[in-house]
Amino acid sequence: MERTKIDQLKGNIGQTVLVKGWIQEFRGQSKIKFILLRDISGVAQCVVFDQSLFDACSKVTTETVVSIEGLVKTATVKSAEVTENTLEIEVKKLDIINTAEPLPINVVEKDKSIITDLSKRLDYRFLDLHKRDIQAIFKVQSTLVQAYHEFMIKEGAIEALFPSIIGASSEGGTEVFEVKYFEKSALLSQSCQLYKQMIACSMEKVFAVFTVWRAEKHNTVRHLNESRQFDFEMAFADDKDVMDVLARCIQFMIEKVMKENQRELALLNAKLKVPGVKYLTFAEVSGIMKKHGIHLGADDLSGEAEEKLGELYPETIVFVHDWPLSGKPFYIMPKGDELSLGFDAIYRGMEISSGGQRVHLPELLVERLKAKDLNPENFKSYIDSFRYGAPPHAGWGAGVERITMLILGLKNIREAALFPRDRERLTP
Ligand code: AMO
Repeated sequence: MERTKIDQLKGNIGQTVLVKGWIQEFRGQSKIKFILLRDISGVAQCVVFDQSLFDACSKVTTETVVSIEGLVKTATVKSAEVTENTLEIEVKKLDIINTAEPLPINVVEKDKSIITDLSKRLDYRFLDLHKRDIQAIFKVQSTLVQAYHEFMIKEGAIEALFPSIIGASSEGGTEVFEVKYFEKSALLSQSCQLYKQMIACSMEKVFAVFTVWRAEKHNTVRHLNESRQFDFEMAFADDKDVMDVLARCIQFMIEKVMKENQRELALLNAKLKVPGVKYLTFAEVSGIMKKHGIHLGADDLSGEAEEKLGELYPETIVFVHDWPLSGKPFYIMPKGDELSLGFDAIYRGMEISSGGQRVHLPELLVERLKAKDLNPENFKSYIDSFRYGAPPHAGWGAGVERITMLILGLKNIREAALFPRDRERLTP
């Protein structure tokens, strides 16, 4: 018999079906036993009247993997946990596929006061992922990634696969992991920045979902040491052009989640709205912050300022552009002596993306590298790539886990990474 998924029971009333999944809960009375069976599509109540099956039932532990054959019928007892609430399966055959040992963490947390702390949950992340609400986070993340692909293909961009081991730091600074590479020392990519630029100069529009590594020592709820970025780069474009692409892209992704993940959003109690767009210069933001008693540094937004922007412009992607040159990396195009064509995008009180127009002129690039105390020798092939017909170009990178975290209202970015890497965590 072919396996039926739990969300397909509706079409099988009065039929015998084969379902497979995990035992979420087991309750027994002398004449009747109840099993809550979960698969990726939902939870079904299974009832056992047949006493010859009671022995097998007594062996099932929580999260044991079973296969059940039974008759689909209208439910006699309703249960709050069950997604197919009006139906139940009267069990005719129960086979234990693999028995689960006693669980180290709770998988069904009905009593919210006994929620296992995040660190312990992450120690057993493979088991944490048995929970429907945790699965919901990654179903939404999967929709985001698919929507990103769909949007970019429609925009006419090509997907690029970039190297993760690089010879010179792409973002400047010291927050980079060194790796041994035969006789040489190499680095783990902090961004596909330099590569996406070189590709945009031949193939015009490129995108990637790219893993990046940052050796930031501090542990915060918004940083990971390994994270993923939605990257985009476009030739014959300036900062305004790519801000527009980013705004439409985020709107498209959120709309897609609202359409395709209603169940998941409900399970996570996440309220979502397609965001509007607001453009402000860095100087304007500085002025707004001053009015609210928040003093900004010369070339960066503080966490407090980002939160304030979220408060002042709820459900809006706020682009802060004309960013002071000193606060942006060497590859960002200057705008006069003090400003740049770089920007950040803030959504729900946190930076989700940064980008800008790039320096496509080799001599200016050498100058900008020196201004940032970087050695142009280390960037020779990158600089040279702009000597043989390089159009002006612009792009951005947006954090996959950041966006997931913000649209779902998660408190800690680790919740939005399947297997987060932070200062302390390398396993599982
Ligand atoms: P930036 O360093 O600002 O820019 O990164 C882009 C976006 O990626 C996310 N992000 C992170 N998420 C989690 N943990 C981290 N440690 C982390 N660092 C960054 C944020 C951020 O806005 N090359 C440029 C982009 C470009 O100009 O195209 C870059 O990497 O959401």
